[in-house]
Amino acid sequence: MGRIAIDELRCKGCGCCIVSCPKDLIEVSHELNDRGYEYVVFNGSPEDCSGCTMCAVSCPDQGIEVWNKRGKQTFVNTAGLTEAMTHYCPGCTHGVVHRITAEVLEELGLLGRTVGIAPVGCSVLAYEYFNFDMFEASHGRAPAVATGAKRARPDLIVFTYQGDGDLASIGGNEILHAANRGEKITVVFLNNAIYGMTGGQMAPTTLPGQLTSTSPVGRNVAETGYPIRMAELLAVLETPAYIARGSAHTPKHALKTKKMIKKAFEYQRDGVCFSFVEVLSTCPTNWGLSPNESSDWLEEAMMPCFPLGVIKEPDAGGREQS
Ligand SMILES: Cc1ncc(C[n+]2csc(CCOP(=O)(O)OP(=O)(O)O)c2C)c(N)n1
Repeated sequence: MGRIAIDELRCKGCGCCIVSCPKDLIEVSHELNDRGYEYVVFNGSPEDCSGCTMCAVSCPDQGIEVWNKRGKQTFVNTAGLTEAMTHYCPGCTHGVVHRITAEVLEELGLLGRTVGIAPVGCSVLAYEYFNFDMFEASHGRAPAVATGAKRARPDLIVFTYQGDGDLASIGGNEILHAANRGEKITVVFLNNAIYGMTGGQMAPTTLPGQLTSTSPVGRNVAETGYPIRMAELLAVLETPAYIARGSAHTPKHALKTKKMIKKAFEYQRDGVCFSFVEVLSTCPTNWGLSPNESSDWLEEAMMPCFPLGVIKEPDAGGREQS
């Protein structure tokens, strides 16, 4: 038996919780909240709800609390996040990736000595949302800023949070060399196959045939090449040792990705290696799809191109750095 509380004001009506509830207990209210979003409501009784938490895990806006037999499961005020409401579009999974990253740092007891480097892109304001020290880097330069911070203070836990335009395009050179030098930093790389912030232009990760504002009839690989698989590209370098790719589009995938991010930070904490986790993410606004359709598109179109899993690990042949 469980119970959930939906924060009406935080809700952007994306409906991620509606499709995540195994018992169909959440529905659209058809009322607008003070921010102009049609929020969702719980439409069941405690007997119906098992308290599985899938709704809360899928919520990109930290808007759902769950009570179950283990007590209150709070996803709203994770100590690693501020209480600020994010500016992300409804259904964008940047918020999910923020939360799982923050939860990992909290669970590992690292919040007090973590420094994050925010990118340029939709997550440019990540410093408003993460509740620890943050730097803002210029476009693509987060790995260089992280290198400086980590070399100056090896006792700190330093990570970059970057989108695919930031990391794979303008910052392609930065990430390649930071990885190859084996900087003992962690990189959380959000791949939504498009430039989100600037209006949906083609990114290096855009799929063949994908419509974007700069490829209105679809990405033509004869002219622009194929999508770059950053995780695989970095994995062929000898030095980087932990490289994985997860996704954030369903609660099940978000929980698996959280384990990868945890591994990545553990390797940094233990001084083992450069660690990199790519996370496939939805961009409903620029894909021109509803949040639900975006989740399906990610699964059907993105996942075959960007397969999920651990690509390289120190124990499995990746090189530990001394
Ligand atoms: C030096 C420089 N070049 C270009 C830009 C414009 N710009 C800002 S964000 C962005 C794209 C970011 O896309 P991505 O990294 O994929 O992140 P998303 O917004 O999709 O999360 C671009 C090109 C800039 N701010 N600075």
